[in-house]
This record gives sequence, structure tokens and C-alpha cells, in this order.
Amino acid sequence: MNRQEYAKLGEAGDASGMKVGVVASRFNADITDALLEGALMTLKEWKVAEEDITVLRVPGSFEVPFGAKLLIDRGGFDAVVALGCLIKGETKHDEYIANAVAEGIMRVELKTGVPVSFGIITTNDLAQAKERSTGETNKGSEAAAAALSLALLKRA
Ligand code: DLZ
Repeated sequence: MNRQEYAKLGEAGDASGMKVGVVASRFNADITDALLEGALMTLKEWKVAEEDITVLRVPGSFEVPFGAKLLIDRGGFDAVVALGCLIKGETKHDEYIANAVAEGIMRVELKTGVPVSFGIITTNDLAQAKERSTGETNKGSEAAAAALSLALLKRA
């Protein structure tokens, strides 16, 4: 779902006072920087204060679940946005990492009860990754909206 679709559902709302962690991998940094930018823009649109946002950079997507757990263990976070970019290579590395990350994020989320959204894009090539990290199709932005909608649901 993009931002407009969330807004149509009436979920784009007032998340002021919420403390949000953003974990972003450094691997494929051009793309993850763009995902991060989209996420931060959406957090601002949902009225999350800059001082309530903590950004943690980790080496690769594989390390994202650990980063999310680290932040949550610090305490006080209402939601975490997980960002990364896996681009298909000549081996199946991307598939193994993608499966491990998806499972890891879900485990952290269910174990801690803190919403962690899945903003890890998995693409066939760089062009696809660029498309999914910019403009209205910025998946970082969508992941931020998803995390906040769950945090608001929890608060309600
Ligand atoms: C090793 C690796 C490879 C091949 N590809 C990616 C990728 O496309 N995206 C990504 O975020 N990380 C990749 N990595 C790095 C792993 O996520 C991880 O950082 C290393 O295996 C060290 O644990």
C-alpha cells in the first residue's frame, strides 16, 4: 500500500509522542539511503517528532533483525522500521538472506510485542531497486506507515 492508500483507510494519523526506531542496512547504500529518506519523510507526515526518531545503521540486511532487537531492548520504542535492499546476484545468497531476515523480523516483533515493519526490498536488479526506493513507490515510506499504523492500533 502506498501513502495515499493508507490515508484512504483513515490510518494516516497523528503519531505524535511515539518513539520510533529505524534500522537501515549500509549494503546497497544508495538505495537504503533513499528508503531511509522516504521513511523519515513519512514519520514527519505522521507527526513523529525528530527527537523521537533513532536511526541505527547496520552492515547488511542480515543484521537488520539484530539491530531492531538492540533498539527495542533499550526500551521505550513504540515501533521500529526495518530497511534494507537485497539485489539478486549470481548465487542464491539473496534468497537465503531474505528468508532469514523476514523470519528474524517477525520473531523480534512477536517476541517483543513492538511492531517492526518489513521495508527490505528484494529485487532482480538495480533498476527495480531504484524504482522501489523513490517517489510514490518508496517502500521505506510504506514501511514507516505500516509500523505507525500498528503502533496506533496498539495504542488504541
Ligand atoms: C553478502 C551480501 C550479499 C551477497 N548481498 C547483499 C545484498 O544484496 N543486500 C544486503 O543488504 N546485504 C547483502 N549481503 C550482506 C549480508 O546482509 C550480511 O551483511 C553479511 O552476510 C554479513 O553477515
